[in-house]
Amino acid sequence: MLTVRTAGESHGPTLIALVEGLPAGLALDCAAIDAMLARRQRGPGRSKRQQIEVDRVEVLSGVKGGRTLGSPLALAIRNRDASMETLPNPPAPRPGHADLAGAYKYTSRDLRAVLERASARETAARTAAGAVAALLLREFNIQVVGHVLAIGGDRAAAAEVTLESCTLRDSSPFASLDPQADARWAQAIERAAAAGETLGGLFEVVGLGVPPGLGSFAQFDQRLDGRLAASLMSIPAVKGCEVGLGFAAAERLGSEVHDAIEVLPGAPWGGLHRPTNRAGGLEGGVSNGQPIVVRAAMKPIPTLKKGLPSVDLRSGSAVPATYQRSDICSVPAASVVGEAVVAFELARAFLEKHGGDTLDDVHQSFLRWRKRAQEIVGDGLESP
Ligand code: EPS
Repeated sequence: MLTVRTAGESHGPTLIALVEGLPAGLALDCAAIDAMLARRQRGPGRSKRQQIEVDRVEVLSGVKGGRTLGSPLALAIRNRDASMETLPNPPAPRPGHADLAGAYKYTSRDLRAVLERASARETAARTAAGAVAALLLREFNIQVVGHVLAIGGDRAAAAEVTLESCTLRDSSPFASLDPQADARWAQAIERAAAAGETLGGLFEVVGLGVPPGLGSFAQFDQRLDGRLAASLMSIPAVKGCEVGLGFAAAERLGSEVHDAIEVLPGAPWGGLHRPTNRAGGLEGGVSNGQPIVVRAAMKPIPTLKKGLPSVDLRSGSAVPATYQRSDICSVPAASVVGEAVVAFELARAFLEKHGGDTLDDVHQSFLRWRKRAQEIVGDGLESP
């Protein structure tokens, strides 16, 4: 099974991602991993930390001659700001952060010890792991595209996500598909900065070319929609997510929600066509051959310059929450992390169905299944 564990503190020496379960023979394109790490650092409204750090992957194990060995892959990202041992211990927990909940959990007032691991800096390691998963998916013409849909309640114009969208997205400072929204959002960030505020937003992740049959309805925790939702909800500051029509489906009639099935000779996966994709590519917890479409809502970062009402844990007096530095908005960064975690979960589901020790085994398994899938309409599958 494909798994990832991460380790490392926000201002410790190194962030680590330990990826297990990759087939041997995958070319590990470190430039592609670094490009995704760089995208995660971008975006107006990010804190000065991103000017200090230049996130680059170091491969510590699992690769020989540029290709995976099938053994555990250890990825490292060094922190330039590795000042954890000398940074002060904030006296007053930040509402909305893990500070107070973590203090209760460890029955300690050492909020520094809590926030160092709770920080969203951890997502750099998960982004590196997701970039590796994206390399595996690319072998099978599967592409995962994350983009920003809204900031501070102001939505971008609706846009269809295709492979070509990445060029437009990568030219946008906000990782969006709407240059006009970018201009408005830049002003919103300036206003928020002047007011000592922070801004949240929405992002979408689309999986293109995902074959049908990934995930399972056979057991609740194998459902791919649930697994994708768990991945998205594990991103710091994400408070909600939806698949396809999502919450809007609850307000429509059944005939306005489900996607008709039509025969269209030449259509992928056996000549069946779905004229709409309201299901977001998932039916019964299994991919159905349509693009996977998931969205997540990110709350505003809880570290505010103006300091939310809090309490000094030692004296018990009311004080503003401790402020050192923070992002005003990191929705563009979260969209990259979303892309990474979705890529990882799709790669995991792909290898569950088509796995093998070597990349060649995986290709063989996929080709065998694809040949059978082409026979889904007609009497092909019934023949001996
Ligand atoms: C982050 C690095 C952090 C924060 C941010 C994410 O840098 P520092 O704490 O040194 O200023 O900018 O962390 C949070 C948003 C958070 O809530 O902890 C990064 O590299 O993504």
